[in-house]
Amino acid sequence: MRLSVSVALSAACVAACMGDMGMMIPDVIEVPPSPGRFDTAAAVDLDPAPTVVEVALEARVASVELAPGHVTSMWTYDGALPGPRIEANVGDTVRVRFTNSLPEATTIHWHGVRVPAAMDGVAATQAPIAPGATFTYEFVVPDAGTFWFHPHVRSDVQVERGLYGTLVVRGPDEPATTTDRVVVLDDLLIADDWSIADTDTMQAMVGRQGNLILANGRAHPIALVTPGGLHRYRFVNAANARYFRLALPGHRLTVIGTDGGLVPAPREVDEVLLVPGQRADVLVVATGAAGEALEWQSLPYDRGHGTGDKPTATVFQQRNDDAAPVATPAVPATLATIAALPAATVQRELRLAESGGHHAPTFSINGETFPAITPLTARLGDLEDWSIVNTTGMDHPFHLHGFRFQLIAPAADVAWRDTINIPAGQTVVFRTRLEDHPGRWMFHCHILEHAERGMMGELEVAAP
Ligand SMILES: [Cu+2]
Repeated sequence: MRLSVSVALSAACVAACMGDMGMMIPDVIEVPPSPGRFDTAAAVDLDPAPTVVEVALEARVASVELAPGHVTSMWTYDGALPGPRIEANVGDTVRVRFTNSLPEATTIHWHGVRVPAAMDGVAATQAPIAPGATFTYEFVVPDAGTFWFHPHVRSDVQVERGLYGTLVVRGPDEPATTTDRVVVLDDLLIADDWSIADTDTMQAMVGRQGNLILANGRAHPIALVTPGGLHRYRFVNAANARYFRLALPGHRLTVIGTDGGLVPAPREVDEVLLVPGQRADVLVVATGAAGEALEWQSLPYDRGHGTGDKPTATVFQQRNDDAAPVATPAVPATLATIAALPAATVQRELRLAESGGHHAPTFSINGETFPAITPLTARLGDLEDWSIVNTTGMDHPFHLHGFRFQLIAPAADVAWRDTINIPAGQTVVFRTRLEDHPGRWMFHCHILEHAERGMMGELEVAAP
């Protein structure tokens, strides 16, 4: 008898599953809100030049306290989870002197940053950096926005173990807010001794979804806000597979930015769906009196194969501090000037497919399973429409390296993105201009188990 994945999941994992080592793996781990550090640590700029940001960065094993009294051995940048927050202004040169002190080879990919191909940290352009070796990444940051970095070698394992950090690039017209903070979202699948659990073939097929939700590397941390203030959250989804459907009960959220920076005008919404790899820039006004607390939640989302039957999860607590309420800054009516891309001259169709079931899952794009692929070829400067056709029974977050895009269908949207959800059985069309950077670029599903099992391809962009 062949059980569907969802039936098998719910039958086997109602309360807890047994891991390979006989360890119990709880279905959901909830902890009380914990005070202490919330914000990520800013990287130290070692170069005195005002337009150069130079950072020393080391990947290494470290013990991380995910919740009070619970320590897990993680793979980290500089011993921290998340790794440091690199701060730059548009047009700056960012130089990262990287040392790999991990037990295996790695690279750094600068997710969403339009870097030269040689700096993109992928196998096509860079040999993995061996244990003990160093590499210097250097590039100019052309766009304002919230970006992040992570390995592009065995990313399903290396990102899950904690290798991610952020790069915040500010432009000249940032809105005035009371706070401006990065919130990196993640989930870990851990055993009852708080060690990281192994990945089984079911998780490889569905995408590894964790039982412990982290905001800035902590389970259920507290973000202090001043009542009346206008608070800016730069959300990053660094999870291997979890879709975060963010909501703050009783509050409207004002979205001011997507992957590639500010949008033309603020948008009021009740919730924000953030798929793996994506960023969202969100404003909220802190209502209520001193000491009042609200829980940011992730609402259930069905991305296929029974993922929708998980309960609402608590992400972090937003608590009013004891300061006197401040006057609420106004949200600007206009934020960024973005021109809609003109009509494309090249049309492509990419079909996402899965095969092998949950015993030996493999994934493909246009019938090819990475690394056995033939790169697509393109001409530098061309405008292209990409139709991403999802033939599978689950959603896939599609990410293109090197270039940003605008959505064309099912709904046109003038905003810059580099990662977009392709719902199960549906087609999404985006438009991109292949500008500035010739070379070989990757595109892939950002459910990292899918990417590492073949749902990746390459685009060779040649100067005409
Ligand atoms: Cu996928």
